[in-house]
Amino acid sequence: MEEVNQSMKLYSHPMSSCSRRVRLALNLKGIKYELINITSTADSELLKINPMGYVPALVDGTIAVSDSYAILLYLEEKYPQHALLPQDLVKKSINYQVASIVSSSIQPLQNLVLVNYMGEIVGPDEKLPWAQYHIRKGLVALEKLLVNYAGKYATGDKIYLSDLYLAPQLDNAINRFKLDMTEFPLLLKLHKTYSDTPSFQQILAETDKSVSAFIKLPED
Ligand SMILES: N[C@@H](CCC(=O)N[C@@H](CS)C(=O)NCC(=O)O)C(=O)O
Repeated sequence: MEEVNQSMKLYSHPMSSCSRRVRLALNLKGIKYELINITSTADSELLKINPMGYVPALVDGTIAVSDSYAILLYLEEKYPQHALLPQDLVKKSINYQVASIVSSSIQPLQNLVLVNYMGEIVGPDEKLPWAQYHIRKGLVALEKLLVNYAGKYATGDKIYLSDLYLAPQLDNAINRFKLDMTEFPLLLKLHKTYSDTPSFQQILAETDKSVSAFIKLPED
């Protein structure tokens, strides 16, 4: 059943993988919301909700929640339709692990603010190798972790939390950071599945040239 919530607002950015996780969950759960695209982490409206100035941040009526993980847990409890976690404890723990690897060991190390800072202190040509190094390290672990669990999606034939984290991260790896994916056949297969999944397609296809141009690629 489609949930219509006129008072739900998501502060987001089209290229933000953290925002995309939440947008994918809202789509899956059939929750309507107002999308507010933020162009600066100094946006005063965003800072009132999230003093970090990062997206995503969610306002649901009188409740404000920031950070994709907190938002996803909140949504899961309040809107249980299309559960984001499987019942099976082992598969559930794999979902937690994937979410944790992406959100704490990959994304923060390739976040715009850090990559640009590395460019300033070490040199602009170091931005891309830095991001690729950390993304690759995480993907090596994820490819091994999922080999015994993947079906059509990361932990079986249904979309769960791990897919919400993986789909935007793989898109970043492939389309933004141009990582060579030859050593990740399983993750490449999942990326293809996500690109073919209607509820994922539009969100993954959005691009913002001003953001993708922030790194100097070798062929530039
Ligand atoms: N742990 C936070 C991380 C939030 C975060 O890093 N957001 C990024 C976009 S994915 C951001 O706002 N970056 C702005 C910048 O780097 O300047 C979450 O999962 O929401």
